[in-house]
Amino acid sequence: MSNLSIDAERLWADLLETAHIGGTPKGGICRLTLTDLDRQVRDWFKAKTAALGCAVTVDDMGTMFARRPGARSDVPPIAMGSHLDTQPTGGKFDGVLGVLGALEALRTLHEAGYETFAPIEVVNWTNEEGSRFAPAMTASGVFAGVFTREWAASRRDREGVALGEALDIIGYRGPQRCGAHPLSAFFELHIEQGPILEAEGSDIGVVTGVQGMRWYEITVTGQDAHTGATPMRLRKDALRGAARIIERVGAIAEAHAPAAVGTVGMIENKPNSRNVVPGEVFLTVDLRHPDDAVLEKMERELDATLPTICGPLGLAFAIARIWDQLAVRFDPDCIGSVRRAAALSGFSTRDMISGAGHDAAYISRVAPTAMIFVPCKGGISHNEAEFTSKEQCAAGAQVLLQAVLDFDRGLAERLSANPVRTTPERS
Ligand code: HGY
Ligand code: MN
Ligand code: MN
Repeated sequence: MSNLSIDAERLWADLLETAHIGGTPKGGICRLTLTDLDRQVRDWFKAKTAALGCAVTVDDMGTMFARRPGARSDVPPIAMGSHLDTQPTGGKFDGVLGVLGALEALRTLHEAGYETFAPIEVVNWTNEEGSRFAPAMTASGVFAGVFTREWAASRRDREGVALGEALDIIGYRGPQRCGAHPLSAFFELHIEQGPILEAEGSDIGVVTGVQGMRWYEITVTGQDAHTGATPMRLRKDALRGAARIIERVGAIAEAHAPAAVGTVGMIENKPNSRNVVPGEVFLTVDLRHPDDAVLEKMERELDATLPTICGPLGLAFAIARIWDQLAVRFDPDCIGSVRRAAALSGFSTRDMISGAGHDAAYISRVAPTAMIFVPCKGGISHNEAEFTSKEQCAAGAQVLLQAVLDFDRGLAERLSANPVRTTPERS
């Protein structure tokens, strides 16, 4: 088992091949969830896994499961995977490495004719990014019982298209009820998307959890007016108010440094005409912190600041929290498998919490879960310049393969000692 090695060249070839689906002139990928480009990469994934003899199923949130049988078909599968949707100016590796690394691990088992105890699955989760349809991790959130299928399917993009409609348009609303799919464990390989591993020269991040994160939508309302004829004292300039809110979001995060982060990522200014005082601004806020209590405090500070900014400028405001992902700690058994896999493969490691959100965060609510990080150049991600080397991608996929095998062996020992079919105790 320990001599099973993934094929680095084949993995790299897959990464480059799929990068053409939605590839951008700057070398990134724009493959928003449930667009025709997403359909193309999904079709590619289905064909590749079916060619390995996998049974490919799709649930009613569009998530794809490619299953390779194990010795015990009655035991829930050990799954590995991530997402194939990207940001509008996404890179080649965010999410994609987790799905294609898992594909490479499964292909390695297939070629070796290695029979695992439990079935093994590769998973492509729908709408991890939350860029087109907010919030992020929608499908894994439904899978974990956090969102209802109806609420998730009703989420609309800025053109008014509902997530459920988009699923039907690309033909990926599957028959399986999302969540009715027990798992023995879930492992997600991902690029770090931050600077730590590279700065410290560590090969592998043993991810022990994910920080908490909350998303808000704010609408600031003033009054359209003539920029030439309207005296400053009579204006209700929504963009001026939004500018102060944007600055305040940064200041709230800096007040809880170094762990807190706060961002206004999206702004829509109306009517956005150079000689009209803006009457309405829509903006999004993303607050994150490893400690939920601090995140709650940051939210209270944001709420308190809005009237003090908008009042003096004669503006009205509305704020809605649309996402609240609690901080997550992963499963010790799965973390142990990742640690042993990295050691077996000769890679240096460091434990870390993920700053970015991942499907694994929600799946950890319904199955033992852990993540594996590999470095990315300059810690840059959600950027077309995102880069992780062939060797680093291969290291991650190798650790993923060995971690799944390690967990599979442990599962076999546990269930063989207790032949009654149970899914492993949540530790
Ligand atoms: O928002 C996130 O952290 C993830 O990239 N969806
Ligand atoms: Mn991702
Ligand atoms: Mn992302």
